[in-house]
Amino acid sequence: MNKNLYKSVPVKSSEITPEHQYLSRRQFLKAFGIASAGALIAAACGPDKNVSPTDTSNIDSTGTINDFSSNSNEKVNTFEEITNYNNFYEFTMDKSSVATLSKDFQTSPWEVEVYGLVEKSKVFSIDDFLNFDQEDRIYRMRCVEGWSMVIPWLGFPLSKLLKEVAPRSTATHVRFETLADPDQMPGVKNGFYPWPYQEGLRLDEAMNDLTILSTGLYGKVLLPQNGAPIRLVVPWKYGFKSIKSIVKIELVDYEPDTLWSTIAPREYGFYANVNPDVDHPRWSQRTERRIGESGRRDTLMFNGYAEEVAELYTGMDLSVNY
Ligand SMILES: Nc1nc2c(c(=O)[nH]1)N[C@H]1C(S)=C(S)[C@@H](COP(=O)(O)O)O[C@H]1N2
Ligand SMILES: [Mo]
Repeated sequence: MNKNLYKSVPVKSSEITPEHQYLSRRQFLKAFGIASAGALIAAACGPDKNVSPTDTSNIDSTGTINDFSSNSNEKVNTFEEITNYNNFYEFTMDKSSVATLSKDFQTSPWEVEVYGLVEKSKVFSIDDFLNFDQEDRIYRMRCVEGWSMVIPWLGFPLSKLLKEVAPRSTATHVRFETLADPDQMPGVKNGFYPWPYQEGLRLDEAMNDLTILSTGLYGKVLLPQNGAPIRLVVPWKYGFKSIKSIVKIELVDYEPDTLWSTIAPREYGFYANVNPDVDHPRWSQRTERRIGESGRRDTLMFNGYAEEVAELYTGMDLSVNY
């Protein structure tokens, strides 16, 4: 594999969203009704070799490390853009109506069952999720449809949750499921798609440090349209892999079915790694429209995260295994 082709886009802290747009950590905790900030000390970890945990030039206004942020010529999208242009088919296929249709969605109480090929299956509550150190992760998000954003997530590595349940040695994949409640979700009531929305990752993809469960963005509690109260974010894959409002996480020993591969296997493969060289059967993936910009940008191999993830696919024919 040609390393240069897959080179990671460098980290620059200068373009990180202005301070006033973030809630303080205390405000974030308050929004969740949690008194102690102890749970939210940010962790200084991540595979970006250029950033040492003690390098303060990479620390933003909230005092946390922003690894994986965007290139210097990329701006973080506004809160307005991120919360009003959404794909969440359980509510509607109309991107600009998701916010309105999901505004009363009940995200508390909420439970996520983690089970299957694990030593210690467990039902996690929102409080359990907030007990993991919350990190700021500024990631690009590339939708398979050809648009993209840069989003300042708050969350924690999925690997930390998986370590708690101790996957058995026989587990090879992780399967995720979204809530499917016809009473709250008009798109589920209409029945057109094979609900629940399901997604999956190989276990090593799930354990990669870039893969997070997100609890918020812009330092605020996640809104329903973005997958509250907990959603997956896998930044090197097309957006549909980043499943929202998760209620089940199952460790399995097979490649799980996903909603999109069930509907159109030729169009939406299991891996769905962002790859400008592999066209979607109905359009090119070479470029993308960054929301808020005119014109188009080149799409980057693995969405710009090749340095962190290309080795997961050594020996795989990336033109076939899309
Ligand atoms: N449960 C569920 N998860 C989902 C979707 C969905 O329709 N239902 N859409 C996916 C797609 S296609 C994209 S591009 C992203 C969009 O995330 P955002 O609206 O937070 O930007 O969510 C993904 N996760
Ligand atoms: Mo998407």
